[in-house]
Amino acid sequence: MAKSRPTSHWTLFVSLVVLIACIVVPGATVKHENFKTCQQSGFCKRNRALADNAAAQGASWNSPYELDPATIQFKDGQLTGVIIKTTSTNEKHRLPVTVSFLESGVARVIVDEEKRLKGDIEVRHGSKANKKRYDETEKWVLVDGLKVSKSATLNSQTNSGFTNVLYGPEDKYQAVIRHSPFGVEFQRDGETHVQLNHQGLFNLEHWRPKVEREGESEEDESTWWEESFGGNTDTKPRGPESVGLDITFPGYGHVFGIPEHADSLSLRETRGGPGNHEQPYRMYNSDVFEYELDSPMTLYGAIPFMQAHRKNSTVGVFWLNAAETWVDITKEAANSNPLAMSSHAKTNTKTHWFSEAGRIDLFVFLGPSPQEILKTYGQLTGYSQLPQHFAIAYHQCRWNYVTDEDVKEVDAKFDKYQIPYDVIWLDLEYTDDRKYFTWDSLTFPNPKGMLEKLDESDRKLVALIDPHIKNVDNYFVSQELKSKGLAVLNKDGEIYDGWCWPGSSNWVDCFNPAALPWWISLHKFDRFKGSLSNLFVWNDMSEPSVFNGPETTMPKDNLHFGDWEHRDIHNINGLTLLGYSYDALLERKKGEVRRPFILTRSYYAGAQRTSATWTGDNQATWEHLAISLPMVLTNGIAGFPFIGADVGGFFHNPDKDLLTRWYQAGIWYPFFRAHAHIDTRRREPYLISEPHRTIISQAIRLRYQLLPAWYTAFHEASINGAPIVRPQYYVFPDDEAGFAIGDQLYLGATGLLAKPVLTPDTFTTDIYIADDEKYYDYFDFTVYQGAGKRHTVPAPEDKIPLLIQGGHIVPRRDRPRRSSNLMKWDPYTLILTLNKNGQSEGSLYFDDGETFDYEKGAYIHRHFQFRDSVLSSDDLATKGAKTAEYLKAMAGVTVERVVIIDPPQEWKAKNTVTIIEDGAKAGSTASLQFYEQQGGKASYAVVKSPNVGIGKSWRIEF
Ligand code: MIG
Repeated sequence: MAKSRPTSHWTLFVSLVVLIACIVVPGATVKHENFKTCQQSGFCKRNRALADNAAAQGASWNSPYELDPATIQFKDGQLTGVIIKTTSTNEKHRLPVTVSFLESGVARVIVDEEKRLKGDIEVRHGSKANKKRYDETEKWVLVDGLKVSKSATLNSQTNSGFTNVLYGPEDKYQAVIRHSPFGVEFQRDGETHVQLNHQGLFNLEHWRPKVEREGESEEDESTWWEESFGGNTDTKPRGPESVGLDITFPGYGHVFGIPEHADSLSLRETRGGPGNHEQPYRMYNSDVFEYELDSPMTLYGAIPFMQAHRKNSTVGVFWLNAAETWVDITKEAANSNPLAMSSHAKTNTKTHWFSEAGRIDLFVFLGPSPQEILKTYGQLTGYSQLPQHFAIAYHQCRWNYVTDEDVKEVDAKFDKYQIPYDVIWLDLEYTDDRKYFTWDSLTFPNPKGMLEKLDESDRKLVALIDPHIKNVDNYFVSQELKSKGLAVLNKDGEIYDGWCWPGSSNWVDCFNPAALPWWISLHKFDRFKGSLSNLFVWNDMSEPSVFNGPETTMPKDNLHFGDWEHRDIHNINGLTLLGYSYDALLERKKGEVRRPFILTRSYYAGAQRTSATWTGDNQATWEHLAISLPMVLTNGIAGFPFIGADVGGFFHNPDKDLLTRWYQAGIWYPFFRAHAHIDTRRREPYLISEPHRTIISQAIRLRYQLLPAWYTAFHEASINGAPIVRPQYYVFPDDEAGFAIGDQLYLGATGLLAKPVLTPDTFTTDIYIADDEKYYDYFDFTVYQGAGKRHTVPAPEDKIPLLIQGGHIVPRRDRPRRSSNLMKWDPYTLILTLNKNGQSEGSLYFDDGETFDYEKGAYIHRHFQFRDSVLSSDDLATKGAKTAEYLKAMAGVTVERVVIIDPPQEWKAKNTVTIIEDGAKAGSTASLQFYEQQGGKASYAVVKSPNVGIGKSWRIEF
């Protein structure tokens, strides 16, 4: 380009066009032809056609599914019966249904197919595929919460044609089950919140034999038997077998969740129109190269869990199905619907879910708040694990650090430039020829020496281990995989061979229970030679990614243990690997149990129990930086909050401004890791020239300063499912103006409100404030106040827009260290803001950050409170066998400073505070200093060296 000499207007024009194209489209975009649209996916097309047909027929449409009243039974919180499906040729098919009312107030609806339950079908092509509909998803996904409610009762006052069940807290919930056509309305306090089959799109494609007909069949069978895409033919030995259901949320204007998509927080409509998508949201875990933004296309992970939200009410649904799934969303004005019940209802959101295989298995949550939904969802699928402390600090990754010396040099540079970091990562290239559990002996001759060096500053290493195993003779892992019969098979029952990083590869089949002890054994120090206990694991490519497979994954007719087709289990494939990796890391050294750390790219509901994830291969563009926030927030409200995006962008080279802003945003990702593609230039923070190096270092240090608040938020997530970073609607569920906001976030319950800058050349930002509390700039205490509007906050490049709401007490640690574990014995600082009533609250959770001793009481959990001029610390912990020992170890750790922002004016006259520590013989005093500020900035006061024990109960009287 630079050399081209335009000789005519035409070449000038072309050059300009090319130039503009380069400027406007900095990132490359996905190859659409590699992934199916709905029209190219048989069952998607069929289910959408059903929806179109029903819509066209309007009131005359009849859903052909009837619950046979004679079959209905209700016992011990469970209703059972048989739904009869009548086909156009008047055939009847029996579909057993169970509706369970769980103690938690969640209802579960399962519909299966009798013929297939009995194995009474024929499978084509001599396939060994299991005849049942896959019903083991729950085995991998659910952990608890299935206890059926004994108090659920049949409601005797029911119209004929309906069976009604009262359930939930104080029988406030009612399931109104309509027999013909089959449908359910879920009511709370007499109002309907969730409707199943209200639009009549319920669908279960019954098994049928393939009939060779002369001439045209009455139905369009073109997508029933074989489907080809991208040169691969899916033999579909069981024919068409999809399940589908419409779920309507009357009066609800927003739906959130169903990750993973690169899209807005509030999900869009999918049936076209301005600002809407044309395609349904797809969930089919895939390695999508150069994924596009603002798109319903599938990505690497799937959580089929959705929340519907309106003013003061949140409800949810969880579609437990492991096969390929699509969701259509449309909205309509509620007044066009005579069934809209409440005066504040403005919009109905209609959703339509369908999966290629499996059974219908749906959980319905009636809230009424997002907190309660996440709590009950977590009872079922498990809460986010409490990670090791290092895992919530800063991670430095790139593809690749090329030698063990390189790793040590990067490590030393961080120290030289005084930038904290905890974990350095090794991508693919550390291995000998992409054979996992081995090292390249030329470039990594001394992995132990490298790990020991890292351990000197309590740092960790994460190494990539993928589920594809190089198919060569002289590799012990490959030999064992084959000899033990642990590989995934192709449709003919032979070991499936595909192309991936190592070339010809086979895949470990984690559905086989025998793969667990083997996978555990591979991670032992004497098998993965050169590994030590500060090495942790990154499971990439587990969608699974197969370079020469259909849609870059496995053929759907591949076979897994139990003769399940890959089609049946695709979306939980990555999840099964995670469970095994978790167990493998638990106890590598006998008697030394540590919390595992695993990063996974592919995930499903339940992955939060064992791993962290990230948004995959993003790009170094401002648009990718911007989309990372709604993506991270979405995972948070979908029960898998330990997520981040590659800081800096994976593909391409970010300029200094983008990189700097990305760090300032990245410190708000629960999983905070910089990563870069092998073709990019090095961009470790110390390499960046001033002033950017300092600005980036300050951002990382802010993360480290706030680690006590982060760890407390992680702890909360681990016990009740609360997101670690929270979107506006979650924090202010009754403020409609904030529901769709996806670019500002709250850190746990701290009242810290961050709004990172996500666009170039931007030096102010508008932060939306919902309530009439005062909000203070975190750094200079500038006051912002005014409910329901946006406030302009200065955001020069060296500044992170960060406010703190009045009424909070935030714990932090102010002494910079090289890594987070080196802060273990450091004292705390408490930051205090007052609410309108002059009060504040906060909490702190802390433990050894490493073992499971917290389960035996080895932790500190404090509740801080300020009221009536007294700041107090009270115990929230439950005592256990190891409590005393832990408290003793932490006895020397104190609060070294309390900063009160905007204190009462009378404090100007005070010089001291009185301190009363539990168990101390007498009270003591500490100095109080008042700092006056003007010009819109709040004054503040500082208590110096109160030196109260962090694990103790105490009062500070002002
Ligand atoms: O096909 O291991 O998303 O983070 O650096 C690429 C190399 C394989 C994809 C991951 C990326 C990682 C890369 N991997």
